[in-house]
Amino acid sequence: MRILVLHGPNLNLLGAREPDIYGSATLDDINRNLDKLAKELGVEIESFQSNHEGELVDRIQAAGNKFDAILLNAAAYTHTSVAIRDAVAAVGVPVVELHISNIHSREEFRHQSLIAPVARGVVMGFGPASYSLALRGVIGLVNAEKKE
Ligand code: CA2
Repeated sequence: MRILVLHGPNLNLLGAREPDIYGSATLDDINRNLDKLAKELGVEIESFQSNHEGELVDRIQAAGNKFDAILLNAAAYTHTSVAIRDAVAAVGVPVVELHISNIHSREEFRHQSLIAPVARGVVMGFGPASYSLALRGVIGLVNAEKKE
């Protein structure tokens, strides 16, 4: 099983600022932990971060042929991007939206996700552990669908 992990804008700054909201782990720490968990669970993952909306759209489109599922933290684009939402709706493999923080307990403008209505599942509010929870969840989903 192959899973694509997409990190959106500014997540490359994790660990450097705002540790009260996002914790002290860097994006490299998160990717390393996820790689370790993926090996333990017997799946392959590829991680990619971009600050550019179109690059994220390109990756989502291309994933349809190469990956069984996508974990997506679209960061601020969650609240603004019709282009990413449309790519998620079109891709044909399950997409799990995830967030480090609980977007509903923060500023009003973060309460709306354009992606959630077209995602298969949503994980948020567990700090960097949101990534490992989402990985475990999506593996269960893909395995269940293979049995159908
Ligand atoms: O909680 C999450 O995972 C978010 O997707 C993170 C985004 C935010 O816009 C979403 O509303 C919720 C922000 C990622 C930027 O992270 C930074 C980390 C350190 C310093 C500055 C930004």
